[in-house]
Amino acid sequence: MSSPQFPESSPVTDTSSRKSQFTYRHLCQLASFAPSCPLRVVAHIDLDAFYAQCEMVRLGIPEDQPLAVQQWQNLIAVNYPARGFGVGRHCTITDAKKLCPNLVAQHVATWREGDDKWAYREDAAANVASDKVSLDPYRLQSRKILQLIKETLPSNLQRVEKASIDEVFCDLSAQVHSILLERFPELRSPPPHGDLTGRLPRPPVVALNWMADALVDLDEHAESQDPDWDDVAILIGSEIIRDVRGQIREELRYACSAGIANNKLLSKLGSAYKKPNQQTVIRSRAIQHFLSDFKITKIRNFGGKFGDNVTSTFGVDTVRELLPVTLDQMKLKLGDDTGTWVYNTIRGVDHSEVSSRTQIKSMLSAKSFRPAIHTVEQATRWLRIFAADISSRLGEENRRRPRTINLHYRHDGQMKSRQAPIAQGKALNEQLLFDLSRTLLNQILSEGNVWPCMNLSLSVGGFEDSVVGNMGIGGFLVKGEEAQALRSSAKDPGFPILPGRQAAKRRRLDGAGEGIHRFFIRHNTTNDHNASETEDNAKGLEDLVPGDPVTGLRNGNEEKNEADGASSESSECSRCGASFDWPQSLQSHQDWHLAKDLHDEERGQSRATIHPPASARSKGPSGPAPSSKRAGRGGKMEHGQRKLTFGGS
Ligand code: TTP
Ligand code: CA
Ligand code: CA
Repeated sequence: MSSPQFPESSPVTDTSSRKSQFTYRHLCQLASFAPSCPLRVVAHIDLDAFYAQCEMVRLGIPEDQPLAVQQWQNLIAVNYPARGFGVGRHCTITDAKKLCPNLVAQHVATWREGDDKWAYREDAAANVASDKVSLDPYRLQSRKILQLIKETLPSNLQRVEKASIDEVFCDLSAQVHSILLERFPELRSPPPHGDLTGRLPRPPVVALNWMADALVDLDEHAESQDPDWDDVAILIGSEIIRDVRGQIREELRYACSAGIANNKLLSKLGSAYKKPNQQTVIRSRAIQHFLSDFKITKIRNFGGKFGDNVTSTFGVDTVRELLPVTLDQMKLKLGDDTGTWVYNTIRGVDHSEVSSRTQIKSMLSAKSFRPAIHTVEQATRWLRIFAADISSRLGEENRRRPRTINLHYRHDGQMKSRQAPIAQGKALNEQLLFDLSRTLLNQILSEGNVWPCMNLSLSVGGFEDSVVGNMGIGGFLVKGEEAQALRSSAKDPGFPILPGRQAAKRRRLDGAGEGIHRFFIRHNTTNDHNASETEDNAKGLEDLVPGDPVTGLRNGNEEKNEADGASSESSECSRCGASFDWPQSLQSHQDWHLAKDLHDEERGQSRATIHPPASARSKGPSGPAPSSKRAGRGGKMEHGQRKLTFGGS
């Protein structure tokens, strides 16, 4: 007898309740990595205390030995045993030793004038003026790990994106799809009547074995629901990642943590959720529960002023508090696009793709001078080091060859640059790079005053496309000071910023017309800067970013603070309030902010193509270079664009 309370309840309804909520179309989408597929499985892998682990592996140090990696007087990585003593990244070396007398503090390798190779040096910490940090050892390990991940996953079903020196995203969808079909033959049959919108049969009700995964609790209303295919898919993803992590541990002796979810936003939050050496699974039915407790400003793209605006507009702090705000209210306060985007993001919706395009587009070697340098001799010595640095990294790029070389310098508060083509046909070695850089320096000197010079950087760009696929992965990192150079370059009013596509076109044209590029180009007058070069430089910046979520759309406030910070004498970071005993520590910390900004900016841009909040765009996606006004305070950048600020702003 049917219940009078539920007259519509019928055998038909019963049948449909045995159906999955997912359709045959969703299953197809899974095979093709469709970013909007609700069954999608994305993992984020992040190495634990990465530089510290590199040093431990290199030196054969036992796992329980507290160790920190030192850069001048700062700690840039602290292993977990040392963290147990309260040692953290912002400790001075002296404080750290007080907290943990047994601490091993290993200084990073450095380049030193006169040497043609970086080395680990006993006296590096005392030689900040003559040495330049080399992160080559960590890049090398990073590459090995990435390579192993790629070897562990089936070559035809993988999509792996290097997100920073110690992070990768893996879109596991296609592999999960193939395992699903293997394990559940019922999924192999075509949809009844060829109807892709038909619902899949439900998965057999078996207890899912999550092994040692950290499972984020389910949303309250979802606890009683039986598992559906999204749970099974993510479980398979989790098995895959457990295997990958096991391989990394076994073969290379590195521990890492991972997050597994249905998109990048959530998987990245997941990998930081439980550390070290753990993996966290965020099932779709747990997303709300997982996100609710996060502060809004910790969510990707909600950093800086944008996040502040959102929190102050609605008088809220956490995601939980923002959830009751309706879509209409959001649109009303933030505009249609931004409102919709915020509404979705705090609900864990993120359709950004995992992109396996990892080839670098440029390389940059830089040094900030405090105090400034004043002579050609000093500058030339640094050019030697830059040439050696870039040349050694170029060696890892297989047959790819850059077409242009740039010398950037900072004088009188402004970053400027000159560019020259790199003639093809000649062996591209350290000497050629050095000679070209000296020619550029002479050009600059003949045109005006350079001294005192606060920053000097050499970059090569416009790489020819490779014929060897993804061989060049991972050979790139922008250091804090390099990031500063880039950031400053972006501020140079002489650098027009082209939207990505135009820049790409220009790059092709530049290549084609190389024969007539006989003369050195004055960037700040010829408007010929290749914007995509700086964008690509921002890749790998997360190397300098702490484990907190990628945040990001840039804003005027950050820009200002950053400018303040660069010239600040105080020992407090004007952006986050962290205080430092050493000016070098503050500088390095501020470099980190810069690096993070650059990275976030790039991330924000690539995301903006998918979810463009209106306020994040100063103009249409293919509009021309923004003027300082259009991209000014509070304005956000377009895809492929970099914000410009002028003068002392
Ligand atoms: P993170 O992944 O942020 O941190 P981590 O790997 O040291 O520790 P966790 O276990 O929390 O992930 O950074 C990766 C490496 O980047 C780090 O080992 C050192 C470098 N780094 C800096 O050089 N400066 C910085 O300010 C930060 C945050 C990182
Ligand atoms: Ca890490
Ligand atoms: Ca990281």
